[in-house]
Amino acid sequence: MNRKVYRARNIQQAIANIKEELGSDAMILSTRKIPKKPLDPYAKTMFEVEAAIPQYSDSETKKQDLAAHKNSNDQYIKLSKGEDPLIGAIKEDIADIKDMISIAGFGNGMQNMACNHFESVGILASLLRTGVSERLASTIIQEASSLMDETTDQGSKIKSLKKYVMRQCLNQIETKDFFNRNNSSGVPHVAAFVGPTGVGKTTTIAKLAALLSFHRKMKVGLISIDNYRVGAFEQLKAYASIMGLLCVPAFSSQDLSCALDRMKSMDMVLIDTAGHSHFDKTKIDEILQLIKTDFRISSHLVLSVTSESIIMKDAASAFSVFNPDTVVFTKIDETKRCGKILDQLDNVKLPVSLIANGQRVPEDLIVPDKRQLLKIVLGKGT
Ligand SMILES: Nc1nc2c(ncn2[C@@H]2O[C@H](COP(=O)(O)OP(=O)(O)O)[C@@H](O)[C@H]2O)c(=O)[nH]1
Ligand SMILES: [Mg+2]
Repeated sequence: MNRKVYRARNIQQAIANIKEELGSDAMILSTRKIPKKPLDPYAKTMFEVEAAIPQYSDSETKKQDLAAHKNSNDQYIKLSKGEDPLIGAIKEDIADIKDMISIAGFGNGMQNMACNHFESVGILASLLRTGVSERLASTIIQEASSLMDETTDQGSKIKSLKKYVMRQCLNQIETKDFFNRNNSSGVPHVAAFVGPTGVGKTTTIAKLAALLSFHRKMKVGLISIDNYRVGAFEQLKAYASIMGLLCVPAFSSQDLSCALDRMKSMDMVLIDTAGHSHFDKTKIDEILQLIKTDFRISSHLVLSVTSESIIMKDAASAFSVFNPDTVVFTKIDETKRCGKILDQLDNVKLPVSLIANGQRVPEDLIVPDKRQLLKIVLGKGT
């Protein structure tokens, strides 16, 4: 196996040179960042990549070649029990290269960031893969880098950076178990769910009503002010009937005040609103007039993570007239890119009260704490 070392200003360039010279069969044996010479003001950080083309005439030669590697003194041939160290090292390099390639797919800002903070490559790539935006990922990495512990060892640097990235992500997250309240003041807590059409407001209300009445033993009433969609009230009523809960429609402020009067002995009243396009300001205003005439009503913004980030942001902006108390994210089961939740939280600056992770009523509802939400955001399950 003929080895050759390539130097370049960044890893992508080195890999491009290797491909050009050795072809795409070349194997990457190691990558290294060469720090600037501290006394040379013109010095630039360089990257060194060692590559080779395996030259096997037959499988016997291949075996011999690998065996020769095992006996040599290079950095991969530290013989230990378990996985062949050569395979382990190659796997690590492949992971690094995959990270570099995935970063190369993003804008120049990301590539510069990866070159300036070489220890951040893997972490940056994972953040981008979860769906966190380039802007937020680079802010998080920069802030975490500035807090990092002093160390020159690459392994410790990565560990330290990971710790601070987690801390920065955690700082972006606020959660609130908003619906965990009893009727201590003698009046029910009234909560309205607002958001675009089809995000899962009615389904989430049904799940929450079950959680509150069956697990938290609260008295729950439901009101639907959705008079736009055919069958909207019937949908909520059907869930309410199964759970044995009172559910009434209200299409005017008089209806609403009558309905609230009927429910004054409840602990919690959940209001289902009509979903409207966030471009339809008139219809959004109609709901606003109806529910915000009564200032006891809290509101909760519902967003589906299956929507594009920009759509979620526009919706959050249109529904901000309700001055929501919390945000609810739905349909996390339908995407692997829950990192975009972090961007939305950075935008709305609201605590997350609920997460919906499926269509099953009442099972697919999570009342997350901060760490649980961080796991969801980073795609590490619940
Ligand atoms: N996969 C998935 N589907 C959901 C979730 N929540 C709601 N849905 C589905 O989304 C569709 C619209 O839900 P609905 O509650 O009527 O939305 P609304 O218009 O906001 O009231 C229905 O088919 C629901 O079953 C969820 O968390 N995951
Ligand atoms: Mg609905």
